[in-house]
Amino acid sequence: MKYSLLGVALCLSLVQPMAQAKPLDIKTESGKIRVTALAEGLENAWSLAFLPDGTMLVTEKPGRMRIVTPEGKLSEPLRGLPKVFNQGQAGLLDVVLAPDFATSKKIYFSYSEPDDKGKSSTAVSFATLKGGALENVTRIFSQQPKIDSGAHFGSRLVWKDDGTLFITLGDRYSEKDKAQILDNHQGKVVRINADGTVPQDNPFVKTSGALPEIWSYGHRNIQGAAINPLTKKLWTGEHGPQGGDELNIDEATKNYGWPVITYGENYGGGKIGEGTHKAGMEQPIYKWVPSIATTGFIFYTGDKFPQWKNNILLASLKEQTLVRLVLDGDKVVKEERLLKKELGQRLRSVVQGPDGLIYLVTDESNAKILQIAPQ
Ligand SMILES: [Ca+2]
Repeated sequence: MKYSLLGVALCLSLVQPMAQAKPLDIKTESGKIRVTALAEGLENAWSLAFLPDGTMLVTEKPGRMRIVTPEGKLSEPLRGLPKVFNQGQAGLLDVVLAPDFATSKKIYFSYSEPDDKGKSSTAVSFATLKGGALENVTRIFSQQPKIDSGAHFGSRLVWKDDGTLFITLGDRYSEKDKAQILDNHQGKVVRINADGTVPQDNPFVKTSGALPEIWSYGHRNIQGAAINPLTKKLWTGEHGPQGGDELNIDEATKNYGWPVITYGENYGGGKIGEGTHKAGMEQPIYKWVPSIATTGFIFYTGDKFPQWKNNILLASLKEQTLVRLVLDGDKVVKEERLLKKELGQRLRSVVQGPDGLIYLVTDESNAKILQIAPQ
């Protein structure tokens, strides 16, 4: 078990006091913002969730979850996580609180789950948070089938207003054609109840040969998802191939086209599929060509940046930017890149804090939690 020994060694060396780096002031179209590193010493941070006491849960891709104080002090890794496959894009991924966290103390998290033959897929578990440990860890979803691939795991966890849970998944890269077939979970958005059972109003429950968890299909690798606060609809963002990152309004039964239609091409060039449009397949509502490597996003609803109300704030890995998208109904009418590589860090997730400020986590070997405030 060389991985776990290495993990322990890294964990011990990574516990550090608060970050000391100087804040960075950046000019935007609507005033200056100040970016402050709240914490560092994380490894490929993936997701962040605020707890009611003002501390934060943070996941690290190699398979650790910690609690971070507002001053940036990292806890030891929480005990009790399941075994996580950590290779390529695999690892510990998203974390969210249960809607009833105040009473249940339950959290939900997604991760790459290995089998004993070297294959893997995306899984979701819930657990009770108690002190420095996760208790009663219960797996409620396991993407089928497991694949011999270290790529395209998704995933985001988003609560629908009816208490069901959306899980966004990837096509697992090596078997992309399966995104068009409903007998598997590759390249799908799925919807489950909080206990892992299937909602009986899911769109393919009565479709012969279809897996009943499926909500929508024809996706490549969805690493961003959020509910639009005005329409209550699910919006998702997915990595395209070379070119063709997409933002979609993700609705039940719909086919989002991958790999039959795309605005991208193979890495190094070469056509994928049939073109950009096809009857019965949805068009993205916005796309990036060339790709920015779109990942986590939010709809901003706080009061600290009133000029950004209901805008999308979206993280980019490759372009190391925070994108602001202005919407008019279901249309994107403007894009501003709030950061222009000043940080030099790949951004993985965006969260709105309970204070209305904006928090980012970075995908770096010395990963940070960043806070954005009006200057
Ligand atoms: Ca598409």
